[in-house]
Amino acid sequence: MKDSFKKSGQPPKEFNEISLTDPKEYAAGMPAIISSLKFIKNEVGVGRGVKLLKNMNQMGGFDCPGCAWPDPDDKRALLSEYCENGAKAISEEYAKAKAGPDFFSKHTITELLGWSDLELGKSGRLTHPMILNSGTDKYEKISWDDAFLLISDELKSLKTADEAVFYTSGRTSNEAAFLYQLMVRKFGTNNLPDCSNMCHESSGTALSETLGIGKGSVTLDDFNHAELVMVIGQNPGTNHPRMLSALRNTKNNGGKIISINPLPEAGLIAFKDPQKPLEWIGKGTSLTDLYLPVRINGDLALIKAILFLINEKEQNVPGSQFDWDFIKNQTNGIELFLDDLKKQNFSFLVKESGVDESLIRQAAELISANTKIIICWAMGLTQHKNAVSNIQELVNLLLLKGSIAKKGAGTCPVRGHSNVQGDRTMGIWEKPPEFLIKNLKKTFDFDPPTRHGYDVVQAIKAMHENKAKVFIGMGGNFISATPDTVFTAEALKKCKLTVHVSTKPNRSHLIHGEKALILPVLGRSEEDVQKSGHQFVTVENSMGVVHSSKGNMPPSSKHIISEPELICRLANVLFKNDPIDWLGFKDDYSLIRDKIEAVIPGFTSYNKKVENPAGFYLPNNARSGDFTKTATGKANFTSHIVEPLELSEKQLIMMTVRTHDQYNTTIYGLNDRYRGVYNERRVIFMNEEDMKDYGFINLEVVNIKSHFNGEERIAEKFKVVQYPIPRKCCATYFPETNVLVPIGSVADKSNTPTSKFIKVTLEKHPNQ
Ligand SMILES: Nc1nc2c(c(=O)[nH]1)N[C@H]1C(S)=C(S)[C@@H](COP(=O)(O)OP(=O)(O)OC[C@H]3O[C@@H](n4cnc5c(=O)[nH]c(N)nc54)[C@H](O)[C@@H]3O)O[C@H]1N2
Ligand SMILES: Nc1nc2c(c(=O)[nH]1)N[C@H]1C(S)=C(S)[C@@H](COP(=O)(O)OP(=O)(O)OC[C@H]3O[C@@H](n4cnc5c(=O)[nH]c(N)nc54)[C@H](O)[C@@H]3O)O[C@H]1N2
Ligand SMILES: [Mo]
Repeated sequence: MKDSFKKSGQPPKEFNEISLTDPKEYAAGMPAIISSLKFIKNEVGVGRGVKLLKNMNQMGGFDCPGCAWPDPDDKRALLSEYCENGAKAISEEYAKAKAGPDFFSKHTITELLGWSDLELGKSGRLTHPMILNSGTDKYEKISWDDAFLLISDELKSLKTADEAVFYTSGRTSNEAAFLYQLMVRKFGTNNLPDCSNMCHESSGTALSETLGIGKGSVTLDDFNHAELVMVIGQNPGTNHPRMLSALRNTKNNGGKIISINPLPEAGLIAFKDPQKPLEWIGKGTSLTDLYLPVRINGDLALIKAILFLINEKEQNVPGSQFDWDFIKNQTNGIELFLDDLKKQNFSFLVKESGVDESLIRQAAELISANTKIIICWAMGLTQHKNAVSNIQELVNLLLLKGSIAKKGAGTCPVRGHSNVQGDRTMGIWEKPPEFLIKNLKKTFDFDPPTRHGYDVVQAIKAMHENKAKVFIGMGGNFISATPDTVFTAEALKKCKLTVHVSTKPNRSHLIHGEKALILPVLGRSEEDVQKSGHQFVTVENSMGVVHSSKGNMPPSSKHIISEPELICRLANVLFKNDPIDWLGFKDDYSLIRDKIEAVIPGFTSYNKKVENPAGFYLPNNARSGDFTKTATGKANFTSHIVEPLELSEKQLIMMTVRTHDQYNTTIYGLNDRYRGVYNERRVIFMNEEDMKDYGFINLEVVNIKSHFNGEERIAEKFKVVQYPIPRKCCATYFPETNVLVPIGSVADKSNTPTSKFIKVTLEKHPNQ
């Protein structure tokens, strides 16, 4: 058993005492408050918990380390702008428990591999830098200086800089991200894969080609003016709970909501605002007006079917549907697009979408009656082979209706990590844009590398082929977040050195190279004091607002340092006598912001502007209706082919989703309250008819096998849960089933792993 842990690095497969209830029909309300309080009390304690929440998402306070949903520009809720899952995120970050040198001397790596992700995380905050020397099975204490020297020596011993990989997760501040990419490029590589590669890369690619900017166009205020909001492939009740207030505002102002999702997620049905006690009783605000239970990856067919119907109306009464002024002045490619649309076979599209024709007709009616339309989406659209097409088809819809660059309308890719968008703005990208190279050269007087680096999937393959030998992770949990766990574990284990800059123990610390380092850093909520005083950092939310974030809690340990300090001290060892004054940056973060201003467009008077506690908006050409940045100089219509779904008789399509009790690979608890699953994560949601076909009963224990290009992968021991999910579709939780996501199964153009589309077959587990 231990050997198989060692091989794949997977968590144990023992079951807990599962219990099930019906799925919930509203999100938030009293249960959310009770759940927040429970986490705060258990993890941080009440006194410190109150201090934490009072400052979270407040002007002058710190930014919630959870999701990237924006805060209101002006008025903020009196007690706090937080949600249940924000409270969990902060309790997890500022946990009382500590995983210091004692912890690591008590537990060998072999032993820790047998712990669940929940247990690993609950062991507490890391307090000291730790090293794993070659051939040993325990982490030991190391000084910061020795750790920097070791990394520097290993990096310098590589044949080329491209043999090192520098990963970033999306919590890293603008300041740390900017310094990190500067250090990496100065070292000589663009190997800067990041969590975006597995997340909204498809959105960035799709939007850049069609609208000339890889970010969304709407602001929070647009939700107050929208006539129609479409929420597609997203579960806001769990992953962006503060978004529910924006959707409620849309409804209160007379707007309508269409949601498109294989699962009837509670957060999309109704909402009881936890900040408004009067809403706790009663039914709450009902949100969705029209729910389309699309089959997994049926969205392209569905949107095309809707557009087909709207185009028919337009043909019958020209000018009744499309915004021809906008189309003629601002767009390119309408003729080809309409030619292609007319040729579509409507019944084929309906069949492929998996949605009843009558519902599709209702959706077309709602869309055709409105012009102020916002489309929101997340991982349900981006983690498919045709992800870029999915998103570009939505852009087609907005362009036809002239629903962009006007109040109450536009694109809203809902970002994941709280600064994932800012990290990209700062240059965390394996494909650096030309201006970045030019400005870095001008500002810092060196020749940055221009050839593209590895993204996440390419980095894993490079490590597997021994082309990359040092892995450094600025945050994140690489082994658990990435696809094909067994393959990725083999890749990491071939490295000479693996380094993780982290706040808490995670599985990536256990799947290591010949040598390994864990470097503990401050979280968002903690005070960061440097020579020039108490520092703040800056972050960018999902809508392009940049603002400050200042921790106010005493650091969890006096041996942990900030991410900017870590990078500066490492760079200072790596580049001896460097003309860049790295230690100066560490002493005063405003000097980093001056350099950001010099290199990155949109940051004029950066230090001045972030004095405004609400922050400032970055320029956004799609918001202002300037599409000259695309290849054609106009907003582009695009045509996409709907591939028929091909499944063999027993096959199902599996999507991997988040429970209500996790932040990506950080497991807060074992419940998925809204879906009615308690105390167990190893479950597979199935349609009743598919269960009958397979001869399964509820809670049957099964093995899941995935199929890709003749390859098979297996994940053992999951309990079947009957659920309202379309036929031939099933769902499991990430990261337990990442072992089934083939490394070769990626989205066209964006190279994002297809974590929402895995062909599987099931079998009863033999020993039950
Ligand atoms: N509390 C909490 N907050 C988080 C996170 C977290 O783990 N916990 N993660 C953060 C991060 S990094 C991200 S990227 C976001 C993720 O936010 P989401 O994208 O909401 O996260 P997922 O759980 O992956 O949910 C995807 C949703 O898409 C649906 N879906 C799956 N496949 C399809 C499809 O083919 N078509 C359609 N229409 N729908 C589909 C699923 O049923 C599910 O409702 O949340 C961020 N916020
Ligand atoms: N199957 C499947 N796989 C997926 C997905 C999916 O939907 N399905 N989603 C993908 C998506 S959208 C994403 S974004 C990735 C997420 O991939 P990652 O970003 O790599 O994973 P996280 O779980 O967010 O990282 C958690 C770790 O970050 C560290 N950490 C937390 N806060 C801080 C901090 O302030 N500083 C530092 N240095 N470290 C910190 C902690 O040690 C914690 O263990 O996973 C992807 N993988
Ligand atoms: Mo994400």
